[in-house]
Amino acid sequence: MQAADVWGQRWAMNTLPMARTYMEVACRKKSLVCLAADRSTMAGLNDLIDQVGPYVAALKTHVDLVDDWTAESWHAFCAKAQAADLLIFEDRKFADIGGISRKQMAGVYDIRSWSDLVTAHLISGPDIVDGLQAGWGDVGRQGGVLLLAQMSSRGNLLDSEYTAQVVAKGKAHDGVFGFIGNGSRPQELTRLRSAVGDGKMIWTPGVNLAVGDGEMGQRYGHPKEAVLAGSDCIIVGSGIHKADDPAAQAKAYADASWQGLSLR
Ligand code: S5P
Repeated sequence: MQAADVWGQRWAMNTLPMARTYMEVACRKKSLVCLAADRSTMAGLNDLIDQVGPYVAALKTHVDLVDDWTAESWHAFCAKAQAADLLIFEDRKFADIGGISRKQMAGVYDIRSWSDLVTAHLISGPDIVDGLQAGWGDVGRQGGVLLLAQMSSRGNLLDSEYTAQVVAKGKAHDGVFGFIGNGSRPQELTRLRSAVGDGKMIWTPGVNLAVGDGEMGQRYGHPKEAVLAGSDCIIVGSGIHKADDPAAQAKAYADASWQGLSLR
């Protein structure tokens, strides 16, 4: 089946090339899973991609939590992810003023050179999106920003009024790929989807087949419920990378997410 048929209005209304690339990858792999690759060694990260690459549609990184990071090993890791047909998404949660965010796209990690997507808070105002876009532009690349509209963690300060403002400002900006929503609360997610409409992606962490509370205030909802409530991509970390059999678990998350999409 063609991506346009599978995704319906989301495909028709979402004209950003990168969003369409994601939707096509998801169809090829029958998976709406973004792997949160939160392992601390390069060997652990490389193993993970080798095992779960076929079952996930995107890769989310925290480049600054790797103990033995080097530029060379990171480039090789990114090449491996690209060969596995994965968008690379650095979850940097930028939050500074536009000009500094642009500079933070460079620096030691040089995020602008290998990321397709990054996360940002809109707390400092909409110029952060222009700053991040200028960062990619500085190296002749294109990317998309995912704005944090909600969070999955207990007691977070992103209340419904804040969410509404992030959505209103983000919807109007071409540099915004979409929004991070809370995958642990389907009702909140349904409200977020109706505010966002079909023109932008919603990606959701806080998802686990074992629903309930996680470590240090994390909360989890079921992957299928999140997709039914309007998530376009479930972000799964420990549910996969801490599993005894990461490949089997990644496939289970992929199947649950794909089933959710087919019922929508
Ligand atoms: O609200 C949020 C936003 C994000 S991006 N809550 C989150 O948990 N995340 C990220 O998703 C977090 O940084 C981590 O990488 C991942 C969730 O991992 P898990 O192990 O709880 O599935």
